[in-house]
This record gives sequence, structure tokens and C-alpha cells, in this order.
Amino acid sequence: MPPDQFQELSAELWRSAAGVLDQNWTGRYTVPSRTLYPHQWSWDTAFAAIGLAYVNPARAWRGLRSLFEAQWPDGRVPHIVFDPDIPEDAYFPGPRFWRVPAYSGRAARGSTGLVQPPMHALAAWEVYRHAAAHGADAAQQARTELGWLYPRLVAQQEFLGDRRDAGGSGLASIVHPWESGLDNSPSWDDALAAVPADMRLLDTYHRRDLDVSDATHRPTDSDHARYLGLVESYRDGGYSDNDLALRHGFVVECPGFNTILATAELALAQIAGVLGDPAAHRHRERAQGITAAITHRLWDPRTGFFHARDVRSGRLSPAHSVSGLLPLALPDLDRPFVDALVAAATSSRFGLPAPGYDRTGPAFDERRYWRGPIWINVNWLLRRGLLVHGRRAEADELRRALLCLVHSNGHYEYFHPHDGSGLGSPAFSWTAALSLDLLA
Ligand code: 9YW
Repeated sequence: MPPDQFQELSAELWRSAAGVLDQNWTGRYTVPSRTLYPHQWSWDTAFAAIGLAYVNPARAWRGLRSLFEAQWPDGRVPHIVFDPDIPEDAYFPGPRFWRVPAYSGRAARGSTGLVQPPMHALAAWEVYRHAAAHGADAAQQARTELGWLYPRLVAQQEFLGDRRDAGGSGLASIVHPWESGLDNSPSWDDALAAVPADMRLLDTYHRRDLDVSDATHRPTDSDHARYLGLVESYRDGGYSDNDLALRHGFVVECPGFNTILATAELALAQIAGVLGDPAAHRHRERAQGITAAITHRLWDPRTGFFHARDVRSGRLSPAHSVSGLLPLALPDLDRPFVDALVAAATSSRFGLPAPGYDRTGPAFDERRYWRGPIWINVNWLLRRGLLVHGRRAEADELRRALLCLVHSNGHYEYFHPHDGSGLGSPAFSWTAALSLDLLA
């Protein structure tokens, strides 16, 4: 594309992306999408903040604050914070299913008890970094907000690094596919096969996503039955993380989740530096420890790729999913791993922008959510990884491809891996927010 055409594209995209973020702002937080997700989601809030850093940093901070006001006393940050003004049946499964106990003065219907990848430290650092461009007041606010968030971000890391180290390996385990953010990725198929699918659970609830989205694009009913069964098991155990590997049906170490955990430690090291907290070196050490554990536990030398590990069976998932490419974002990753990941990302399995799962894999399904479509957030992380390891040409090419994809098709939730058409929800917040960052 000639440069002047690219400039025109950029200006249009900037306007439409800022418009989507405006439209999805509720006054306290940004919804992922008006049609599908009417509450506050955890990692979506972080991605939204990364875009709001350019157009409205006060909203970025407000969103992060709203989320962390719902943090549990044990440090976990819930994957959804329910809006008390939205009716129970607007989202499935709603607050009544989760039965989260009242804590810290919040109403009992406040949140879920699961988590999502801890993207928030990196987001807070990005908003802080860009604050001065908005003037002295914005810079002052950024310093204050960073000070408020820092201990809460540290508590989140401690929860994940300690309470969730179910395998005793130095990695955090997820206890539900929803915690990965990559809900129905084939990475979970083997571990989920051992979880009973009690279809009766579906009879009592209505799948709202199927009212507004095509069933062939979404997780299946048996996926959902297993998802609900896992929530029930975790909930009925009081959301306790004791002896997880012995008593819970799904305990998995995910390469993407743990990459983000390590990236958060590096962002916390930067934040600690700004705040004059002497813990910066401890955060860097933790990031190194997580990186070492990822390479030790999740690398399969036979496939030359990172895979999710089922802590209960000890087995690595055979799936090549985009989460196995994400360790590229780790700055301490040794060169041979970096080379292997760049080769995989640009091979026929993936190709940039990378789909959520191996194009040549047996479970590839071009329209079904995390089993084939292209998602902007994971590709944004991949681009960061390429930059971190000095792969400028590939990073620039990926940036252009992502921007063209969104400009031609709209700010969709995900995109068809062959023709790029938009799938899922239109006017999706993280697609818009990360487009702003890619444009900046
Ligand atoms: C759900 C909100 C969420 C994302 C997840 C994505 C999807 C479905 O939507 O989850 O109902 O929570 O998989 O990553 O946070 O955008």
C-alpha cells in the first residue's frame, strides 16, 4: 500500500477506534462489547487502558480502579465484575450462579471467583508512560494512580505465584479454561476430556451468547456443560486453592498466562522504580524465575514449541495454539527458543497475523472462537515479542497487517483466518484500543 494511502487509513482507523472506546464507556469502566458482554472483564480492562492512554487516560485509570476495587482479600482479581444495574439474565452465567461471598464491603453479587491473565501491570505502566503527553495534571494523576495500584498489583502476583502454584513448579495454574482468556482453545481438549459434561446443567440456564452470535462460531454446548461443572466444583470448595491438583478437575499451566505473569513482574519493576520502592530487583528476579520455569516445564523438544501442561496427569497438550507462541514476549528467553518461535509464527502452521490455533491442526475450525480465528490482542503481544527480540521487519509487517485487517473489516471481536472477515461482536473494545496503540 502506498504511504499516502496508509496515512489516510491510519486517520480513519484512529477516529473509528476512539469512537468504539467512547461508545463502550459506561462511566466507570469500558465494556468489551455492548451486544455480548455487558459487565467489566479483567484483561479486557487492561487492553482498553492501553488504548485509552492515547485518548482519555482518566478513563484508563478509572477502569483499572473499578476492577481493583473488586479485588478479593486473597489478592485475586475477578475475571468479571458484575454491574449491579444490569439484570441477572443479561449474561450467562450471571452472579447468581457464582454465589461469591460478600467481602470488603461489596455486595454478594459482585464478581466471579476466577481470574484472567494479569495484563494490568503492563497496562498501568503504559498509561503512566504516555501521561505526560496529556499535560501536567494528567502526569500528576498518573503518579497517584500508579501508587494506588502498585500494592494491589503486587497482591495479584502473589496470589497467582503462591496460591496458584498448584504444580509446585514456579508457574501459576489455571483452574478453568476461562482463566486463560482463550476459552475453547484446543490446548484444553485433553485435560477437559477428563471432566464430565453434565448436560443437565445447561437446562437451568440460557446461553445469551447464542442470541446474538452464530452457534457455529461459539464454544459447543458440551464445552459449556464442562465449564459450568468446573465452576460448580471450584465454587462448592469455597473458591479455595488448597490441594487443587488433588481435588479439582482442571489444573493446567498455560504458556500464555505465565508469559503475561512474567511480563507483569517486569512492569512492576519499572513501576517500583518510579515509586522509589526497593523491590524492583525482586520483580526482575521473579520474571527470570517464571521464564526459566516456562522453558523447563512447557517446552517440548520434540515439537520445538511451548505447550500447556496438565498438572494432574503431568502431560503436555499436543496442541499448537497461539498461547505457545506468546513466550516470545519474554525478554530473557534464550536465542534458540526465540528463533524456533519466530520460525513457527511465520510457518504454514500459523503465519502472521497468527490464528488462535494451528492452521494445519486436526482441531482447526476457522470460525469457532479460539480454535481458528485471528484475535488482535494475542497478535499485539506477539508484535511486542518480535520487537523485544529485535525482529523489527517481522514486527512492522505484523503491525501493518493488523491495521489493514481492522481497517478493512471493522473493530470485530475476531477475524476469519482466510478472508479476514469480521466475526463475533462488532465494535469490540480491545480491537479498537490496541489499534490505537498500533497506530501511535
Ligand atoms: C466470556 C470478554 C471475554 C474475553 C475472553 C474471551 C471471551 C467469553 O470474551 O470470553 O463470556 O467470558 O474468550 O478472553 O475476556 O471479551
